[in-house]
Amino acid sequence: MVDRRHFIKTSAGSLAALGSLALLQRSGLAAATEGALPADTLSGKAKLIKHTDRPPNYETPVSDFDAPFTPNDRFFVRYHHAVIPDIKADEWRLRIGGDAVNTPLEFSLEQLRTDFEQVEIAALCLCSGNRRGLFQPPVPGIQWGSGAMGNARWRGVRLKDVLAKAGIDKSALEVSLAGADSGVLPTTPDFVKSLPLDKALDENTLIAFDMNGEALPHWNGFPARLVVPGWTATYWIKHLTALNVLSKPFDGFWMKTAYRIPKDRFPGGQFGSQETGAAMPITAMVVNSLITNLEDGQTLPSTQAMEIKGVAWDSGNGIAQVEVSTDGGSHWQQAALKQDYGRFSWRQWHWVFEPKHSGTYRIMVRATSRSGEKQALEAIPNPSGYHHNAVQKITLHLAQGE
Ligand SMILES: Nc1nc2c(c(=O)[nH]1)N[C@H]1C(S)=C(S)[C@@H](COP(=O)(O)O)O[C@H]1N2
Ligand SMILES: [Mo]
Repeated sequence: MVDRRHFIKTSAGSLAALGSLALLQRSGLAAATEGALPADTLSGKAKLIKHTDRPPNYETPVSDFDAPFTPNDRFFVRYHHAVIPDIKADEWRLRIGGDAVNTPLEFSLEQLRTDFEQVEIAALCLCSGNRRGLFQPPVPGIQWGSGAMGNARWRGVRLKDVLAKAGIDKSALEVSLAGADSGVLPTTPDFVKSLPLDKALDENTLIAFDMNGEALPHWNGFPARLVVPGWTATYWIKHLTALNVLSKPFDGFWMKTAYRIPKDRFPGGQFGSQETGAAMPITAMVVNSLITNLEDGQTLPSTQAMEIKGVAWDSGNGIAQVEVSTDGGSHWQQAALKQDYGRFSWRQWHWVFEPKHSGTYRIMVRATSRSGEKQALEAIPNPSGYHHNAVQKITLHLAQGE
């Protein structure tokens, strides 16, 4: 196995070396993420839009969403912690434990790949804070545009099959999930999440090793990550190392304090054991859509017919319709939906715009799910800026011409 090293390109080699030495001492793991100065590219990735490089937070340019599946080297990267170990596949183990498991077990990658049924699912991975930067008034946190998401084919094993080998006690309530990355300071709470038992046992919840037919890229969770179709990506733990079946609500920082939304303000996913008076964890995605081939404020040289296209998605009911308006929302026309890759995949759509005259057009798009959930004109305010799904509005200038 090649000893791959992953690093953020930096001009300050010696600084980076010093930094990573400290990280190595703390983590006891091979080559951690290096780099102390801003960098534009991550090793193995095409050019993405950088928000922070330590920890690495990079989004995908919207123009890269033109394909049904987002290429691995263009897939966004989101981390809470800067110490990201470079895991060797043959040394990696997944530990199953917790007070509500019958037999604690440990699996190698080889065992997971050979002893369980391998399944593949197309699913959208969407950061809870995607489009946070669009909230008015602004909300603190990474100011994501529309590119903190990606659609991929995920291949691996069902979490429920792996848990069944260990045996689940009747008292089981939640399954906690931990990844191998950690904070630079020992006091930083590790990124550990939990799922309610029914979601953990859902047949679509996977431990995935492959993404779009290849091993997971380092930055997207090599060698194994959780895939929770329909729920926002905060639960899609990368570099998964430990699963604990618990009889009590998991009370880590990333469940009790972070990633919470006001109760009853959004549709979808319950999480009873983590709900308090007014708040609950973010769970299911909300219905949403995006234009991928035009930019706000763009000028086109003529009034020729043009295709407007993009993607639409929801929490897994599937998309029923996508409508486009070119007059600021007075009239709406049905876009055509392209191939259906399954209810957890985004759905590509397109519509032909035949402008009657030059001038300024207000283009809008809105999706409706098969459960009847429809995008509204405004996003629902919430303190952490999650679930931004306002109808997208862009201005297009069409010049006189051929
Ligand atoms: N180990 C680990 N897994 C993680 C995170 C993390 O910080 N560490 N972030 C989560 C969040 S909030 C998101 S949006 C997705 C991003 O997945 P990606 O980096 O593969 O695009 O990973 C999730 N899994
Ligand atoms: Mo996220």
